[in-house]
Amino acid sequence: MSTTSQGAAAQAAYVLPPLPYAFDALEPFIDAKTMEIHHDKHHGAYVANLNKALEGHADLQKLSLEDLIGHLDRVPENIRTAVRNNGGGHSNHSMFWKIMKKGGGGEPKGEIGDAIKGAFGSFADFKTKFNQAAMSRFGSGWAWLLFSGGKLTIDSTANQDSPIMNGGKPVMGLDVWEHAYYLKYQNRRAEYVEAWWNIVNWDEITKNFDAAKK
Ligand code: MN3
Repeated sequence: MSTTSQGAAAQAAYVLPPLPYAFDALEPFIDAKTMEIHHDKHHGAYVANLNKALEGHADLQKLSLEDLIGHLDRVPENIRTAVRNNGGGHSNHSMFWKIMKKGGGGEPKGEIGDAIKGAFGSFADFKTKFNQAAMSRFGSGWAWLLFSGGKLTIDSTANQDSPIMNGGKPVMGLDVWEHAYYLKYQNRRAEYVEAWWNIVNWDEITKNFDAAKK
C-alpha cells in the first residue's frame, strides 16, 4: 500500500469492511475470482468514491451511512448523485456479503420463516416472486426483500439505489449487476439467481428482520 493511500485511509469517513469469509467460500455457486474483483475492486471503489465526494463536508462525514443515504435531500446537489450511487453501493454490498455463507440456503425457520409465509403464502411463492424481481430488473440493480409500512414486501431498484432511500428497511438483497455473475454465468442471470439460493445466510437475514421491526 502506498503512503498516499494510507494517508487517505486515515481520514476516510467510510472503510471497506473485510469479506467475512475467503474468496472461494461460496464456490461453486459464486466463483472466487468474481468475489475478489467484486469485493476489492467494485465495493472498494464505492467506498473510495464516497469518501472523495464527502471531502470537505465534515457534517456529512459524521452521519451513519443509513442517515446519509436515507436523507439525500440534505446532501448538496453537486455531490448528491455521487453520494447516492457510491453511498448506496457501499450500503448494499456491506449487507450483501453478510447475507451469504458457505453451506447456507434451505428454508428459513422461526419468525422470519413465518413472516415470509404470512406475506407471500409459502416459501416457494416467495422465492418465485423474488426471482421475478431479480429477473425483471432491466440492466443493473438489485432485488430486495424489505420491511416497509409494517410489512415484508419484494421490490427491485436500479443501479445502487437502496430501499433506505425510500424509507424502507432492507432485509435481504440480491445484486443482479453483471459484475456479480458474468465471469461464471455470462448472460445467464437466471442460473446465477437460482444458484444463489444455496448460499443464503438466513441467520443474518433474521438479524436484519429483527432490526427492521424496531
Ligand atoms: Mn455489486
